[in-house]
Amino acid sequence: MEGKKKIFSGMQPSGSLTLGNYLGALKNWVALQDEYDCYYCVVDMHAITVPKEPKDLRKNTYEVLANYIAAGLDPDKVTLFIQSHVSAHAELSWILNCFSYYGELGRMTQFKDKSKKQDSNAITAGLFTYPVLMAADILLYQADLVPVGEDQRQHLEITRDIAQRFNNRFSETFTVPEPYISTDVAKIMSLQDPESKMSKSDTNENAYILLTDKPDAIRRKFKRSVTDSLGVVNYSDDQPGIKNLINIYSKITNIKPETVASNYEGKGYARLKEDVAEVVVEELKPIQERIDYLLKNKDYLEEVYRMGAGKAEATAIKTLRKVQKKVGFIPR
Ligand code: ATP
Ligand code: LTN
Repeated sequence: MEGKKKIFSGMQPSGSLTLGNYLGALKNWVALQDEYDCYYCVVDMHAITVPKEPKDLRKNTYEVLANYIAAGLDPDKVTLFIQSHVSAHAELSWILNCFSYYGELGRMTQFKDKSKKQDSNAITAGLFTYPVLMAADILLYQADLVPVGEDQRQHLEITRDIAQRFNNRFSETFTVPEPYISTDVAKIMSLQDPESKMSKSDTNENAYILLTDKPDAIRRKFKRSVTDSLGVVNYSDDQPGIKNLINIYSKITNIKPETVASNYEGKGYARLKEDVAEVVVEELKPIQERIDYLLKNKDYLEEVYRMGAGKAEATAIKTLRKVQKKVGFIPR
């Protein structure tokens, strides 16, 4: 591991993972695992920033971990762990809260979007300071790169600002991380509203494809996907629904979006929808088999997350101790 650059990333167990999580982030994680020293986390502490049933959180946490492994992450190569198992995340987060400003947090678009969806009396302080916990996640591991989807770019910027502010106030403490966002298709959109991203916490289940959706459900959801009334397949911002279907097809087959569009010239939307559904079904088939197997082997998953927490903690504690010393805390 010595000498390899470090990567940190995470996903919330706010539901089962979607095709957006997979194509926008998880596939990149797998591609990077040989070249980098990777820490991949299930961020359960982030998931409770909005109301969550304890039994759902437990179930989703196992599922997300199983999804990581099933998608191709190798627990012997990367560190896979659960955020709440390494208490340094909470501890650093508090300190960084004291170096983050109300104004900058209020400008976060994810906070604005998510708080709009909540009753105004139910917007928690945790939802507001969510990006600070994310900064703590990343900075604890001195990560060089953070592979995420486009929607997380602003959170990476605030992480960089917090790191630089701390380094300037004290001395070099944190590596200032770079986002790693695939430039081709960084955002998979909702199948029901192609202007907003596909999200696992959407209330309409037709809006997303879960990695665990059965072939029939996948076909049905694509068939019902919202497009437009133009009736001509083009790869254009004026046709966001069609563009999204082409992007999904392109991401899976590695065929350029423009080529996909010209292959469907004059063929109609129904055919495109059917074919996209088929490539998705095929791509997910082996992953689903592995997910089923892993979820029946909880002992194995427990072994993976325990080993991961041990490795993660050993790295995290070094940064935490340094930070505590710099701010003036007396060691016990
Ligand atoms: P939630 O709906 O609960 O906010 P989410 O589906 O947005 O969750 P996260 O756990 O917040 O998922 O994100 C995990 C990773 O997946 C992040 O790197 C994020 O950028 C990426 N991601 C999520 N949705 C998409 C999408 N539709 N397209 C591309 N990448 C995505
Ligand atoms: N906010 C992220 C999830 C997340 C994360 C992280 C991603 C929490 N901590 C650290 C990268 C690095 C999201 O995807 N919504």
